[in-house]
Amino acid sequence: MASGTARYLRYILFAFFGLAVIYFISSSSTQIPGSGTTKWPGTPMPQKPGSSAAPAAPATAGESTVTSGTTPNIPEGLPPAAHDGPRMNATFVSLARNSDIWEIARSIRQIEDRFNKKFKYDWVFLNDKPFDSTFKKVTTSLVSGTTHYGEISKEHWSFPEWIDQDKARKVREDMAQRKIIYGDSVSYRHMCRFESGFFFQHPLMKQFEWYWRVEPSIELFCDINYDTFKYMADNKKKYSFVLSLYEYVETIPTLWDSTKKFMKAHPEHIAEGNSMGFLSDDGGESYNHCHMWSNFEIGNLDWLRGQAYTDYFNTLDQDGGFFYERWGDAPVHSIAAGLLLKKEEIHFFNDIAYYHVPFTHCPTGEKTRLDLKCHCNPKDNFDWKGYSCTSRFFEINGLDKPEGYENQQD
Ligand SMILES: Nc1nc2c(ncn2[C@@H]2O[C@H](COP(=O)(O)OP(=O)(O)OP(=O)(O)O)[C@@H](O)[C@H]2O)c(=O)[nH]1
Ligand SMILES: *[C@@H]1O[C@H](CO)[C@@H](O)[C@H](O)[C@H]1NC(C)=O
Ligand SMILES: [Mg+2]
Repeated sequence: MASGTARYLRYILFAFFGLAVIYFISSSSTQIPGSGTTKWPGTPMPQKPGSSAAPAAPATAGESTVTSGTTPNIPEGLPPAAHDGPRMNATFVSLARNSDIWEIARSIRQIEDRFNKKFKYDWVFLNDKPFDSTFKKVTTSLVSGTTHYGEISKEHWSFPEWIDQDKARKVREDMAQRKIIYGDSVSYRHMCRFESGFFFQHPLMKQFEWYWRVEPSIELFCDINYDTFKYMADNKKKYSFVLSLYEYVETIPTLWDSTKKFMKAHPEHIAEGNSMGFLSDDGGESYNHCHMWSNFEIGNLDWLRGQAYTDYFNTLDQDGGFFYERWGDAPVHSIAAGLLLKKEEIHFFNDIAYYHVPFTHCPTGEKTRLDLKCHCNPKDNFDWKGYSCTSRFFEINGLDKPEGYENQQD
């Protein structure tokens, strides 16, 4: 009988242990963010009317801020990681070829993981040719918002009639000889002209007020826990950057001449309190070649569609330097932002860590990097090195450089 009692006891013990395990598993699984049991402010993102996106899923981001509270990850004074109200009138935009699919896929995945899964903004893809089904399938699967695919009109991707084709061809041959990067390329020139003057005019872009430009093969190294578009709007910013540098002078020898011509013809467009000090060391006589790198941009589309920018672009386009030289959209956007905007309207995103070959912006300041779960090597940060113009931006705006910048100067 004694052995029977022991067996009975052992059975009860096993049963108890088993139940405890089941209880433990089920109770911990309810802690997984996004399972529907965690409290999250404004969980379902409201969809815009007419949007065909998948039904709004609960925001799954901001894990640490939801459960543990040990990693305060929302920087003070910034908009929250997801907000109750409607989203901003904003979109991502990428110009790409079908052959760029795997490179743009990498970029999208990083933007989604670090930012957009929390906000589900739309994404516009533009191409001078029709997108193929693989491009559409893959990008639609990666983007959490609605995707839009647009073809660029001939008018926005061709030589204007006033361009002398022979002269343009000789320039390309000469630049090829001199081994100027993309100097012999026709398509690169159409691309630069399109990004300078037309992407914001595309019918798919007209419905939006804000854009974030994304190129293939970029990297993001830190979490972005607030709505950057809302930040821009709340702080009256119109244009922004993460990296700045000097342009190859061979590609823009007469860009400043055309700019001076524009300034003379349209003094009404030149903003008081602009950023001339960022662009010129002699009060506007000559260009120092500083520009903000436009492969990353968060900006205001209504500003680009406005009269001032339109007049500036048209002056440049008439002078033909997109084809007779190799003017890039980066110096064009930067000069426009520098002259047509008040200097407070340009924003430097120290907290958006970014790479586009060959330069990295890794936030200065260890606390920022740890709070934002960054995985960039601070040694790679380009900001305070000799070829960057970011120091100059800080100086003309009277901003204090972030702590630790001295250790990153070479
Ligand atoms: N549809 C289309 N997109 C293009 C073409 N050329 C460039 N692009 C896109 O325009 C943007 C800039 O082109 P990139 O080749 O990245 O130029 P870059 O950044 O100066 O040079 P990289 O160092 O090669 O990145 C990217 O988003 C490209 O996908 C083209 O001929 N057609
Ligand atoms: C978004 O912005 C565009 C451009 O300014 C505007 O035409 C459109 O009406 C706006 N949409 C909403 C929903 O506010
Ligand atoms: Mg690129």
